[in-house]
Amino acid sequence: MNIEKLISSLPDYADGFLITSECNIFYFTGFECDAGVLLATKNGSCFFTDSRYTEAAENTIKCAQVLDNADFPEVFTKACERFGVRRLLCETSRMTVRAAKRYGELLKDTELLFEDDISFIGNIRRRKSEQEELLIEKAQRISEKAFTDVLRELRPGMTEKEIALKLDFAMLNGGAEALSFQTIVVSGENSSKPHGVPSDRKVGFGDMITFDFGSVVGGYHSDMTRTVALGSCSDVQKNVYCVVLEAQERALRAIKPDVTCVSVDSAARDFIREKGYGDCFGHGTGHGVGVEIHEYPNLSPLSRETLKPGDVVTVEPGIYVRGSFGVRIEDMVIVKENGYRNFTQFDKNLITIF
Ligand SMILES: [Mn+2]
Repeated sequence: MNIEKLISSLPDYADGFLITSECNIFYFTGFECDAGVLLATKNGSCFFTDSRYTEAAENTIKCAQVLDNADFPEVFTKACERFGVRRLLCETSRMTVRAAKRYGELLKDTELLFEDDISFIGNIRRRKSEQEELLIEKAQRISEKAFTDVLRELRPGMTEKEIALKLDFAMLNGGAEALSFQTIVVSGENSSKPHGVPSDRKVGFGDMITFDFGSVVGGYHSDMTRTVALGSCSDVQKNVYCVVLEAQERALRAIKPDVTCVSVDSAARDFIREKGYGDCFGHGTGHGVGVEIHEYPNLSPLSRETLKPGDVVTVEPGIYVRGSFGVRIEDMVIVKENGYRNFTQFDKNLITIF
């Protein structure tokens, strides 16, 4: 059980965790809920939620007692007493200042520890099990099938919004329970913004179009990006595409256990710089993916981590020529003992749509 991994990582100076984020509650209990908190200790655990969710929570959560929030704070104080919690380590990344103040006022005999960095919670989630791998694989298959269908329908004169909507429909209709994030479809000069928003711009011949999208299956996300050409493209666009593709493949080749995340990033970044586009690649080369679309580890120049088997990461360098166009290519892989396995099977050669 994932909650056992959490409890066994409890530092000596604390008696329990207060988990407040939806993604960690899901990861540690298996229950998806945006209105609950998890108290996890060596002596027992409780999940507090309101009456809208108690029945479903009781059916799903086996690792913690489900308690109704209606009796808050007494019920929470009693649980802390029962489990001998005097120092409670709080997950701060998703707790509002107001909630932190309230807990402080309510819990007289329990000291709340707010630490900036309890990154070990994020690190617990890094090593994906076979079952998690399977869910991510399923999500990726749905995304690729949807993308294939949408490319077949793509015509000049369609707006970015229309294309994005078609892709969203195809993913949800194909079995995605949700979208990983708001789908990005950006074309022409709008594609020079790495995270541009689909607009009413109509796509036309000569445009490069970047698609960044993903499906969620069983709570697990997928993430992929492809840039395609509509009609024809210039030599400059073609060259930029080739540079991004080579950078992406260099980063992929660098992936194996025990290499630093920085070295994977620089495999892509150094090549892009060599080709004269260093100023056109501002973001990191990749990020972890799982119950959140962005999680540990990061493949960036600032990363301090080393890749380990079970890490799921994206590899997505890009070149963005301000006011003109952009290209990004993104695959998602899982690190294996002997290298990695690529979830993404979709073609990476430049596709030109006529
Ligand atoms: Mn990504």
